Amino acid sequence: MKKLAISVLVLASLSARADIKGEEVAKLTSPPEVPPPIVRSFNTKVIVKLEVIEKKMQIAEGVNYTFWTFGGTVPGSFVRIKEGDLVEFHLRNHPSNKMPHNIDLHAVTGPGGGAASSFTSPGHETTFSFKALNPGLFVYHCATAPVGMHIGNGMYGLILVEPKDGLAKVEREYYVMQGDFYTKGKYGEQGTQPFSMEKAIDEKPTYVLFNGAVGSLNGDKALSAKVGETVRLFVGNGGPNLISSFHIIGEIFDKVYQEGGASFTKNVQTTLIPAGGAAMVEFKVDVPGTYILVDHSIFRTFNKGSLGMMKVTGDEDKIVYSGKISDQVYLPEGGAIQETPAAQVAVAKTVDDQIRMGKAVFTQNCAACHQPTGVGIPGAFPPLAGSDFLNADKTRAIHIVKGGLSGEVTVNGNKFNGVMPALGLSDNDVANVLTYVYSSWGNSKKIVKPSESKGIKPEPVKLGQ
Ligand code: HEC
Ligand SMILES: [Cu+2]
Repeated sequence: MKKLAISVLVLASLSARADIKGEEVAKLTSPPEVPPPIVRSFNTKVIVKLEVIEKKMQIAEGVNYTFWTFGGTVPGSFVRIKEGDLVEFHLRNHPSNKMPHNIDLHAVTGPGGGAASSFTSPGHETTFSFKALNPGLFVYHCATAPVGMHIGNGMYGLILVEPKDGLAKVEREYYVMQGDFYTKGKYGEQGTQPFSMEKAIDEKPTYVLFNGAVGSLNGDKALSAKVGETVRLFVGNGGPNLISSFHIIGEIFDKVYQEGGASFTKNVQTTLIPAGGAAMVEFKVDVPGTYILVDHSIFRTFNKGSLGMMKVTGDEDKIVYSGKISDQVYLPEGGAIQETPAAQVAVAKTVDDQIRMGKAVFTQNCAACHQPTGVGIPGAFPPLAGSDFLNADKTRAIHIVKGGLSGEVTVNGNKFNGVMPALGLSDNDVANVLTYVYSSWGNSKKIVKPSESKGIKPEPVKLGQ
């Protein structure tokens, strides 16, 4: 009787393996890169070797944080396998680490998603295996107590289990993962910042980030694509606490595989990504420009860091998007218009008028990035308040506001490498907003006249090129 039971077991395990041919070591990638699509038509044994590394990295300009990572990055290395593959998972905990760690992969069917079998002390390596039964995009994370702290320190990543027939071909694939971070000091407070358990428990993050740092997808590090290409983003949310309202300013997702599952919804503006969840979003880019990745819980974007960029190059299509066609004075009939001719309303007579009108232009056009008090956001938007760069050269400032700015710029000793778009302002608005900015926050009180703006072509200023 006993003998029969054993041989049934052996048979079962043999038949489970009969469909597995050979073996390979998984190619892992760091964000925002994704391993190439799987081309083999059969299932194999995939050996995944993932190393936990505890290390200090920059979370924002001038701010360091000791992250706990899977593979040395936040989020951790991207793993790509195929439905039906047998995964032999090796978790290594670097000897210089201080904590034990493990891994719970949401792609695993089995208790703890692998957590209990992968508990690993510093200087050890553990192994377990699982069969990828369900296709989809799955989060993995550390599940060692205190779990929230391990996740809050950056211990999460994505594993893609491609369906049997693979995913549709696209031109670009990227890996973006949101996470919330809790530091003792305030947003942007300089130096090395320790983890705050209190803020984490209260769910009051100091930072909400894509790929583990303010500006991780800005400037040179922005994602890129060309007009006409289809882009697929693998978007995860590590949490530990917040739900993401993921949106790209200026794009509509043609398809969203909600919650990383197998079916999709078409024509989506914003998709919810739960903590410990993921989504695949796909879109064709039709017109060039800089598209902004945000958590549409928008204070997080402009005040806590969840702002990424995708730069799309290629030919304009004025039918799909015209750009600003005109800007004319709008005065509804009746009311004040009879007594006040349009010219007087639109054009400032005095410097005080310029400052008053410029403030309105600033609030509508500049404050979102440079902040209402002109202090900017470390690592993303330079300050205008007390900016040595601004105060040094009025003509250059007019150029920037008319045509935008890119390339590396140093403001008060801090480097920025982002893109300021052209805003399409009229010469009056350019003159007024700069006069306002120069008159505020300890700046050099220069006055800019509309005629000075008129003489300057609206072409982007490119630094350091
Ligand atoms: C979408 C965000 C955004 C908006 C809106 C924006 N800027 Fe900028 N601005 C930037 C970025 C990013 C840089 C740095 C670009 C770089 O790194 O090359 C910058 C740089 C500048 C600079 C030069 C650096 C400095 O700090 O002195 C000035 C001046 C400036 N902006 C003024 C303005 C004014 C005035 C407005 C509104 C009319 C405005 N910006 C609107 C993002 C923005
Ligand atoms: Cu851990």
